[in-house]
Amino acid sequence: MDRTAQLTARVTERGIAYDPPTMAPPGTSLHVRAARVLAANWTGGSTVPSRNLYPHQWSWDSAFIAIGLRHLSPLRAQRELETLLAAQWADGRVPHIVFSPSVPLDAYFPSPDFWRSSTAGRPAGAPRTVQTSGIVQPPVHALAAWLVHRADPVLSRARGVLARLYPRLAAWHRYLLHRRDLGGGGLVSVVHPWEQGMDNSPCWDGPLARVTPAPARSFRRADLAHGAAGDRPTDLDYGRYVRLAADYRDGGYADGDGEFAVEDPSFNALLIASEHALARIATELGAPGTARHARAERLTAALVERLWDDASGMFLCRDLRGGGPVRERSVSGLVPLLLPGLPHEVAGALVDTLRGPHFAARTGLVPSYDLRGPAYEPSRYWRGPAWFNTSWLVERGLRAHGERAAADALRAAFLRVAGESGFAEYVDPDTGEACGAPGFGWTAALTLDLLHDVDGAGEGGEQR
Ligand code: 9WN
Repeated sequence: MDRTAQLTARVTERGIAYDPPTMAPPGTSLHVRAARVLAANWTGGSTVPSRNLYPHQWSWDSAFIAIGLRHLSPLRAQRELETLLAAQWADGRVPHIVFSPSVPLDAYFPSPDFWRSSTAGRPAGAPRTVQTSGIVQPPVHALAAWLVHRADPVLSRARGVLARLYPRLAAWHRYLLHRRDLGGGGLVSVVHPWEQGMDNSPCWDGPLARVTPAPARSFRRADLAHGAAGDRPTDLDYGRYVRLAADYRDGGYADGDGEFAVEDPSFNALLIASEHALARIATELGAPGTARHARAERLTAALVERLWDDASGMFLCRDLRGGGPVRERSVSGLVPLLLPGLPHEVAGALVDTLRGPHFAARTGLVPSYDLRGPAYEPSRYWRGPAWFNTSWLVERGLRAHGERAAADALRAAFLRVAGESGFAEYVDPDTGEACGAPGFGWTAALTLDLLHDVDGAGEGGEQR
């Protein structure tokens, strides 16, 4: 059986729909195959993460997708970000999903009639013309905007992209820093596991245990029609996600005293990286970026002070309601390596942890959770599988800290497994077996990014 036939058989066996763009004839270059995925997922103004499983626009997906798209079409990459930010709420939040009106309501759950953004979100300034969710996702957008600008500064200036995006990005960061500092220590909290992006990470098991699940009969999951149940969160997890989201909605999406509030290392590190990017954008627009760089450094210090754990050699989440560090090792605790301003000894310890028994997987990719952890499951979503966006972030971090050989090895592993898996949503970190949706947007986009000149990645990553 040739590679394509094998892949098709495996994908069919797992109950996932066959997806032609990911199954190009043998010999087709990785670049062309990745570009085809992005073309197939493009809807005219933005890109869906997956045609079947996620048929709308997602916030942090769009940021990663724009970072890859800029190598194919800087204009489309600009539009990706513009479309997302056009759905920003008046209080500054960027919703985690922007719904496409042409997709049937039952294609994805929770659908617009669950979130009711234009009514329940009115007090927080939800837009009237587009339906969105009411929670957020990690703020990768300013970083993406800067990288997209750098891909074609002439086009970007001619279209006034940064001048239009800057006030929206600044309001987004303001919302997070002012409304979401729920712990009072300067860091931002997430109020729902979906906000952090790693939905069913074992880090949430403790904080979620306090949440009474919504009854199973009160909602209908759509994800199981397209993904194997063993690769997805459980029904119990879903009951708790629904309860938290419904309570937030019923409180008019006001921030404050919800049952779930966690300071997460990856979410905050991405905010810091984006704050540095916003400083560069300000400078490009003729305003000083110094204050923003200084704020990013203060946030880095707060991140180390509040979330660094010397004993495990990585950052940990802090559960504000349960009162303390969450003693689970997740890839989230490695993502801050992205920050060039980390203390030298912290960066060194992170590199050692990456190489150690908890994260050194056989594919060479970074698993989402501790390979030796009690909750480890190699194919269940964020409880072990390797995801490509987090490996991309770690690769960038290794490069930022001068770990060139390790970065090159991670890059090579990424490109090999991304291609072999048909640009899977995530893979078993040891075998590389494809899990979740095939033809996944950010896997294809970040493949394109890594295929481009790595030597261009300088301090602050201007090129890559
Ligand atoms: C809920 C779209 C999103 C990603 C998340 C990933 C998954 C959604 C879901 O898909 O979450 O937002 O339905 O499970 O966990 O990181 O942004 O690709």
